[in-house]
Amino acid sequence: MKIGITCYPTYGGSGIVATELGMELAMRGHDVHFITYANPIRLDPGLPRIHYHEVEVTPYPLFLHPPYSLALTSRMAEVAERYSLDLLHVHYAIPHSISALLAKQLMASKRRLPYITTLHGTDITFVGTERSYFPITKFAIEQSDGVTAISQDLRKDTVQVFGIQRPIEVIHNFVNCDLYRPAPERRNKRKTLLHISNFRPVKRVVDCIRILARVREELDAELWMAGDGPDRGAAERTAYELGVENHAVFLGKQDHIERLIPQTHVLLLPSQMESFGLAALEAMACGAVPVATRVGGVPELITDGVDGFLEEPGDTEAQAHRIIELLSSESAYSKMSAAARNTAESRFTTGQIIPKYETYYQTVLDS
Ligand code: GMT
Repeated sequence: MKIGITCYPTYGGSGIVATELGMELAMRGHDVHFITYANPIRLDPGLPRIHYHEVEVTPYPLFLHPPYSLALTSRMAEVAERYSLDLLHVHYAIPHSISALLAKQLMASKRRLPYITTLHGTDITFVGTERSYFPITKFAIEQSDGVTAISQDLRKDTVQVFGIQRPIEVIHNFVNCDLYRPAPERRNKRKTLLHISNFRPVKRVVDCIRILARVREELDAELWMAGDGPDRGAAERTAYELGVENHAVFLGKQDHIERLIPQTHVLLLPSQMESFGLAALEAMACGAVPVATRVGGVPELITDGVDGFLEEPGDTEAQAHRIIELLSSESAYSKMSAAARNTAESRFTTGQIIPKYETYYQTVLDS
C-alpha cells in the first residue's frame, strides 16, 4: 500500500506512535509518506520506502495565525496525487482530520482518497471538547472513512463526549520488544525512578518530585526527569523546596529512551489523565516497573499488583508507598519486573499490533 501519514512530529506520544507505525509499515513493504511540518523525531531517515514531505506555511503580514491546516491540506492532496497514495492516516484529530477531509474533497474529481483518523487522547479529552474546536472535530471524525482509538476507554469517551455513532476500532499502542528490552547489567546501582513526558499539566510532573522526597525518607533513590515542557520550572522549584534537588536530575529531551529506560528501576506515570500510557508500555518492555494512576486506558495496560501499580491521581503518598515496598524486596521487584516485560511481549508487540492496522487499512479500502 501507499500510505500518507500525518502527525505532530516533535511533541507527544501520538507523533511517536505514528512514526513508529510508519517505520514498521515500511519494513513490511509498504510505501510510507510522512506529511508533516518537521521531520518526525524518531524517524530513521535511512529506511527504504520512507519519504518525508515538509509542509511549508508561508507567512504574510495579514496572518496573525498562519493557516497551517490549509497548507497541510494542499500538501496532502499534492503528495497523494504525485505518489498515487491509497489512503491518508492522520494521528490526532485536530487539525489533521479536518485537513484530510478537505484533501479528500480536493482529490474527489480525480479519484477516491480515503482517510483514517486515529484518536490518541487529549484530542478528545481536552482540546476536542473546547467550544472552538468541538463541532469541527466531531464533523471530521464522523466523516472519516475509518476511525481508530488507542484504548477502549478512549473509544468510550469519544462516544460519550461527541455522541459519535459510527464504529471505532480499538488498536492499542505497541512497542518493539527487540529494541526495548531489559539490560540488567546496565541498571543503575542506585535505585532510580524515571519519568518521561512533555511536562504538560496533565502529566502532574510536580507529583514525581513529591514522590521522590517521600521515597527518600525510607531509602536512597534518585529521579531522572526526561523531557521538557511547561511544568519543568515548577518541578525544579519543588525539588529545591523539598530539599531533593541533588537527587532529581532533569535530563531534557532524550532521543534514545530505549537506552535510558533499562538503566532505571521504576517508571512514574502520575498523570491526571492518560488514554493509554505509551511511556509505561515502553518501560515495561525494558523491565522497569510502572507506578501509575488509575485513569483512562491505563488499566488496559497495567494490572495492579501484577505488572505494576495503580493509585489515584494526586495520591503521592500511596504511590511513594508502593515504590518503597517494591524497592525494599529484591525478589518482589524481580518478579514484577519480569511480569511487566511479559505483558509487553505477550500483548503489545509490533508483531501483534501492526497487522491490525494493515487489516484495518484493507477494510477501509474495500469498503
Ligand atoms: O501525553 C502525551 O505525551 C502526548 C499525547 C498526545 O496526544 O500526543 O499522548 C496521548 O497519546 C499517546 C499515544 O497514543 C498515549 O499513549 C497517551 O496516553 C496519550 N496521552 C494522554 O491521554 C494524556
